[in-house]
Amino acid sequence: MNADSTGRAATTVQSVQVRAVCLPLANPHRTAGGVVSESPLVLIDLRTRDGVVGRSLIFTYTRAALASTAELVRNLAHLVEGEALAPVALHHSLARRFRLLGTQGLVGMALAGLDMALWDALARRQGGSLVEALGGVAKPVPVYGAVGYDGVQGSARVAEHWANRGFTGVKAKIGYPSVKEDLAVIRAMREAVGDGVAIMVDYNQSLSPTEAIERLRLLEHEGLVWVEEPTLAHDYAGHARISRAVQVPIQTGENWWGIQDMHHALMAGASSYVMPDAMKIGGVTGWLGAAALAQSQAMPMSSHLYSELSAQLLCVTPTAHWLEHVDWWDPLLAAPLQVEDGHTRLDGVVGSGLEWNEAVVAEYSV
Ligand code: SMN
Ligand code: MG
Repeated sequence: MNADSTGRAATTVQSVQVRAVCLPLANPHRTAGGVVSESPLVLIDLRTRDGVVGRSLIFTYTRAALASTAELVRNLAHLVEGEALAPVALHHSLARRFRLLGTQGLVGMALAGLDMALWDALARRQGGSLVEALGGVAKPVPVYGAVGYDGVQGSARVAEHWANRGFTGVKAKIGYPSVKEDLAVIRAMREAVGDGVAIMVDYNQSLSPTEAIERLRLLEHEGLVWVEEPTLAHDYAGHARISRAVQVPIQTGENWWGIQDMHHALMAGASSYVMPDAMKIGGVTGWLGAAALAQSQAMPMSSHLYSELSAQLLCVTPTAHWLEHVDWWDPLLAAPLQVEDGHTRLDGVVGSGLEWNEAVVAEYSV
């Protein structure tokens, strides 16, 4: 048996438990691309032979994908059971195994869920946080709050709520029928939060590149920190055309499947900033590759969803920018992410910070 540097024997994966839950959202989150009214989540509990449990969750966006994603993780479990607790090695061997089918979509989500659970187990086995296991140091990262597609008054009210909680940034969903309404929402939020709070906006892929250029020329002097996904996520050339035509920074990344997508987007000059989603980019291992790609171009890198995990991943991201704070899954967690003075706080976090509130899991399990 192998031994690590502490002389402790390496361990193997014993079992993978998979559960599906569908958590209602207290306030449905509207976007120009559809409403998120509930959180369908696959929960993974991966047990090592020496009794450590690593956890992760996968957000499937729609309930229609919940059962099949859970089933997929169950079907993949035998590929990690009996293997050494070595997330990077497993990430690459599993990717090779799925070369013909591809690792986008549900397969990518299932593989990322396993990767995140493996890293959680590895960190817990070392007795510390994921940041420590990755060789980093915990540090505060600025956090922004989410504002839905809630109209002029609604957006201003929610933005003010975040600012009152000490958040130094807010991000609103826009893409209203007219640019006049987009502008009215931005100005109402500015009025509500003042000049000291960063404002970002997210079009959720709702415009054509030509429409985006027309609209953004009217928004580019509003002091926005970024404009997110103005056009289709995988239209890298379209995003590049928009980026070149306007003065406001373009943000993309939440829909990149793995670092190959990110590489193609960067090669195209699609955006000034990047914000991979910890799951879609390929879990912790995928994120580390993305962080290196962003570093190579000195590109500010933010996170998407997965607040608890991302708060730690941003500590080992050389160009760390903003953490997207999403509290939808807090009821499921025994210890949701702590935010203090608008920044993440990682005191006392073990592993990737996920422990289930089992009563809530039981209540919403499907
Ligand atoms: C978003 C869209 C859909 C689900 C969650 C989040 C969004 C974001 O684009 O950037 O937060
Ligand atoms: Mg977005």
